[in-house]
Amino acid sequence: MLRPQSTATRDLVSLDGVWKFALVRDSLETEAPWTAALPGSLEAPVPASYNDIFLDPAIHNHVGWVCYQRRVVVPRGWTRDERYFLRIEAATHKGRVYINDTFVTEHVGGYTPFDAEVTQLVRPGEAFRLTIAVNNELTNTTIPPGIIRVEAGGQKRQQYFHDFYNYAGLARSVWLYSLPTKHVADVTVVTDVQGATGILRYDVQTSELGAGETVHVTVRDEADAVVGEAAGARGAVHIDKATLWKPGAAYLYQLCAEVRSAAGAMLDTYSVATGIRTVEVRGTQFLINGQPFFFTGFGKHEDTAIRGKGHDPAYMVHDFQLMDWINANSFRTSHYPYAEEVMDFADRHGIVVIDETPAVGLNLAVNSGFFEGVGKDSCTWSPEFINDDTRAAHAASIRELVARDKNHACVVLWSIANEPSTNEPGAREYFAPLVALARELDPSRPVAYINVMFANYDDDLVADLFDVVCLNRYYGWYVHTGDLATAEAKFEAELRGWDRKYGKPIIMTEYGADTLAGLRSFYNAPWSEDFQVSYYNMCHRVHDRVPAVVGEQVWNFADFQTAASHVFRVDGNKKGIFTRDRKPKTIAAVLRARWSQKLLDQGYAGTK
Ligand code: GCB
Repeated sequence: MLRPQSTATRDLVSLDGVWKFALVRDSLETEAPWTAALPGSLEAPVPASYNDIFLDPAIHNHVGWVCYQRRVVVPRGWTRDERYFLRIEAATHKGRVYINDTFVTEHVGGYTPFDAEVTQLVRPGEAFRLTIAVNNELTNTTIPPGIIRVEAGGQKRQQYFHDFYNYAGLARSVWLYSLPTKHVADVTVVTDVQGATGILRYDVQTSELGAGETVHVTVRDEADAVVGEAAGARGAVHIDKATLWKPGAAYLYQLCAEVRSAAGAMLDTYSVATGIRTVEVRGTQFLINGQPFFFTGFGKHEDTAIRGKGHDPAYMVHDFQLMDWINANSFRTSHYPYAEEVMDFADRHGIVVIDETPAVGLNLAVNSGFFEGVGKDSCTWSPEFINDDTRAAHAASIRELVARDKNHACVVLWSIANEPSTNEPGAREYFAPLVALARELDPSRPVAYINVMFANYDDDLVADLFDVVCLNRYYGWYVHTGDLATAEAKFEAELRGWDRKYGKPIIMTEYGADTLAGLRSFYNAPWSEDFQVSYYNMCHRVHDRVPAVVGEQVWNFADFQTAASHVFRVDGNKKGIFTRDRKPKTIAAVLRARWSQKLLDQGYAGTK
């Protein structure tokens, strides 16, 4: 799915700003709030989650629909032989779009974009009323899943199985854009390297073309010089002495796809930033451009005060500055696809990304204790909980993630789920078709799932289906709490077990300890900054003794908000290396020194 772009043939109008806002207290259908100006005087920023904007607990805790509304004027210069669309980059978790009194489209899935075609409903130079209804409900057939309880007073209460706050609303940008009738509909670029030659294999999908109308592809380097051209909707461009996209040394070519008329006139043009690089798993190595790669960095979240999951370019740039400072070369988009600006930034700055679907919390074993009996006696993979409908939603989330992010050089690994219950019967039947789907959609990248500590190498039922072993482990924190000597021995024994059984690269995708910034302890008490340092030193001794470990992404980049029902969290999860407002804890300097060496070992220039 191509992100809207302003080009010689396409216009793009940002609809970000402050919109009218209202809760839907009863039923969206009966209230039909899109048919008139929204009631009340509330206004909400777009992009932002709405939950922490207002002081009213009824909004903060609302379960159900809300509406955003604004007036939009279609640029008067737009012509009638174009098509017009709205692009909603994220409506968490379900969105419905209305133009004046007319329903246009619905989309399910809170972290991937969708379009609403409005060509027949609006006119150049005229205004229309745009209403976007957004629903935050999670059920056993959504990704991520949840359970809604209705209390005695009729009040809905949302429970969910993941450890981050269920922020909702329009957390990313909304656009109005125009598209020529004859247009580039999709572009897929897969790169390869042969000797000094970079190869861009491309596939351009178009709207239906007439006789003599053709597709033409031009590749430009960073100096804007044309370095390759090709005719036809499918083909390959070879670039001699190509500059590769490398971790820490990004280089992007622009592949420009054009639709041309029979007379050679440009009917549409669209550019895709393309980094030439290869990714391969060989034995216990993870290779980028044929070189062994060691991941340093983070599991992150899109989470900041007030905005919730709202995309904010200031935080984005600052977070990348912090990653640069600490010598992180990678992160995982735990636990959902991030804003496309983040992926573009990672492409431009050579940061490697493990790209994850929103499939988190498919595990009753982890969560049954927290939720008043939910799941105590049930199986995760069952008609009552994660069933065929959930899997269909999960498949859709994989399709949408790959469709959106397939051309990003930064993405080197797909993660199709975080901590599913992979030692329960039914896990293999559930996952085998999803892995096959991911491979079919993108044969060029390895596929992983992120393993939870309850599913060990001797009872996990799915690890052989995947290319890499990604482990979340909390030895010394959730188990053997504070006892780092026992933790060290058990952790090492487990890693060696995975290595023995699977012989695949192991990436530590989570390990960490909650740490209250400023809390110090002579006795290495859990929650202190001192303990966090000792804990990480312990883990790193183990990583360094197990050669199959090819990556360490600590949990988490920054402290982040969680559900109030999680009574073991005080104002959120505190496993951040940075606080929620991005101040370093003591551990930050320790990681920085360690990862400096890791990067030097991989031939990075100029580590901090
Ligand atoms: C995990 C989850 C992550 C949690 C983390 C924790 O294993 O993947 O979402 O936040 O543990 O801190 O408990």
